[in-house]
Amino acid sequence: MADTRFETTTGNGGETHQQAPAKGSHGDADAHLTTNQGIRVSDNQNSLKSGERGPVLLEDFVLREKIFHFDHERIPERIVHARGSAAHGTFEATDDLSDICKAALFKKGTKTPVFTRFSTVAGGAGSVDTPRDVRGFAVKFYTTEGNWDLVGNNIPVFFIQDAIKFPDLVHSVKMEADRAYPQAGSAHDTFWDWASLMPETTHMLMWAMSDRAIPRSLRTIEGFGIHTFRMVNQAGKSTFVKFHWKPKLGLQSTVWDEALKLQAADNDYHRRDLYEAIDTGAFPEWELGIQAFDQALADSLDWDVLDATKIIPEEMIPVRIIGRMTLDRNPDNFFAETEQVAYCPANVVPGIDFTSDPLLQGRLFSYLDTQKSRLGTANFHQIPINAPKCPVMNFQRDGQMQMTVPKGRANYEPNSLAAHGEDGGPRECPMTGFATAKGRADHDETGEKLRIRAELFADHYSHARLFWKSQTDSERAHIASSFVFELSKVGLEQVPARLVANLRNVDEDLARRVADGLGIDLPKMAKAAREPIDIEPSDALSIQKNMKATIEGRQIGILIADGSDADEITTLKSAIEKAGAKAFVVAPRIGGAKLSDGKVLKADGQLLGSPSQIFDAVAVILSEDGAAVMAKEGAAIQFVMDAFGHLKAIGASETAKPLLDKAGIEPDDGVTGLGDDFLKAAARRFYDREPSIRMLA
Ligand code: HDE
Repeated sequence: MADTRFETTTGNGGETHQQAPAKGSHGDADAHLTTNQGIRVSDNQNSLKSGERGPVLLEDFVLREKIFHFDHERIPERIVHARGSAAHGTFEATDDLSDICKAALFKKGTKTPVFTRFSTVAGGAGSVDTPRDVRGFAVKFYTTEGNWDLVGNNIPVFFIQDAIKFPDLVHSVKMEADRAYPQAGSAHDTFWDWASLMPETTHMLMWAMSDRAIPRSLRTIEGFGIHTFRMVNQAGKSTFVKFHWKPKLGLQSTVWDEALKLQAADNDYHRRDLYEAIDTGAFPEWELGIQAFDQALADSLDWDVLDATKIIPEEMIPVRIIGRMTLDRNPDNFFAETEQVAYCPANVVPGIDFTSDPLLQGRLFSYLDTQKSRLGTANFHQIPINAPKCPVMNFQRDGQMQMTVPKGRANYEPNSLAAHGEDGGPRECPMTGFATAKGRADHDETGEKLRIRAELFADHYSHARLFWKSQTDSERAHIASSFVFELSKVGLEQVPARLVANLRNVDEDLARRVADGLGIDLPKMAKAAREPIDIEPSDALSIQKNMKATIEGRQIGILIADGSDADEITTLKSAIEKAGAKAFVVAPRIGGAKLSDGKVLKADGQLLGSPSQIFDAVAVILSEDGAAVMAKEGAAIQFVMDAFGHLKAIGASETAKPLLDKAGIEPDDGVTGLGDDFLKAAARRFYDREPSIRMLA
């Protein structure tokens, strides 16, 4: 008989557990359905009754167990970052980092398994993928020396400087307490009320109002560790570092109208994209880099490196690439892996250490604490997705859902049992164990107890100004317009002016544009707690300056109908696939369209369910008759109109032009035929088209 169990190690000395039937065992002749006690189930369709039409008997333990387990399937969702998607992969160290870090995972050539979860912040687990929001970027490295969790975001700064404000931030941005809306997103009273009272949020608000917060896919976002961390080398020397993830496909974002429409088109847009990319072998990849610097450099800056609302421009300290992460395996089970994974910034390995950043310090407590209430037991580290892939040996014992079976009498340390022939258990490792970094403390050495922040934390505007100055004109228009959009949703009269008063410290033009867009008078400038300084602009902060002109990894929609030219379709499809992109055929009927050669080509998606916002570029291949029919079809007109409005390339066959005319499209560089010029155009967005089609602030 086949063994239908699968084994998992807890990492705790390699004990194994009997779990659910192995994947793929369904349908095996020998795969018997059992209860959780291993009793074979003879009938899974009918409960046990007294007589044919009689009441169900309490005695039916098969029914009771099944319903009981079902009743308890849900666990509390994460307080923030509840909606997420994740994948397995590998991190490979590509540079020799021994000069600054002794961690084994950074030894050149070392491969470390990872599990990476991306998330939105404000929405619940069932909310949409494309609201305006920060994206979480959390990586668990299962190293040979224990788990290291780099729990970051796709924006390199944060809203607040001190963890004590986190509950207020989160309460204000999540759905409002009495009415329970909006479900995801910041465009509502309480968030802007709070943020406008909190000038330290200004830099982060600039990022959150930029296109960084409406990414095209999870594969095209950057990731940042945000805080200044430390690396420690073999000699005990400590270096400050900031972590950066850089996507292989470059940065890509949507435009706001597109993001809104994506919420209707596909709630799972990012989740689906990640899953399908991995499923089809287009493995997402990022480079990991660090900005490394010493105490002297930290001291020379005009801002504090412990302040998580500040960055260090890459032009000032270049990012040194130290490794590559490839995500190549989807989870087998969403709950067991993506939902139960428990990240914690306090999980570090020897060679990586913290700084006194007050935001980071608060996080070191929060994550461990929240996992206990979310996963229900202090033994959550034994869940397979959380378990280290190296031995775990200590004298921590018992607790709910204890999965290991420790042997012997030694459950305390020190002990002398070994000296008497018994197993005394593990010992401390003074030479190789984690030891907090030595050297000059980066905090106030007087040790006086104070509820204050260091002086330079009072500068709330310089970096917001740096960000603004580093953007293209089109990006600035998007930022100003997002402020207008969000504040237009605010009903509290006092709030918009208060926010604009803060923005005057960032840039007068920005403040004026937002005030004009809202139709309010320019308020008096808010008094800055510390006079802002000017910092050289940084190209690295712009998305548009960091896009890659490639169609690799993108999805191109091809609209066809009965009579479309078969050769044109075949040629275009193969050119798209050759370039590493995906061709997706859209037709009025899912069964497909009868092409010029008399054959039927099956569609990948039906027109109504496949609007152009799910594509990076679109092609329209229609016969004369087909174009006449499509010009009367609202969804087809919308298809090209939206593609144009979302600044995408449109390739059209000569005979498809009437549809474009009907949609009011005035051809520009992004409207092409079906040849190479289309593939070239499809590799970019046409931001310069925007002023002619939409009023921006
Ligand atoms: Fe988090 N954060 N956070 N956060 N955070 C959580 O932990 C918290 C902060 C981040 O995919 C929670 O397991 C505090 C910054 C990510 O599972 C919770 C503070 C950054 C994720 C928590 C912060 C993050 C979380 C909720 C202020 C970027 C999702 C559930 C001091 C560097 C991880 C959970 C995943 C999740 C607390 C600020 C990133 C409550 C107290 C800054 C990516 O523990």
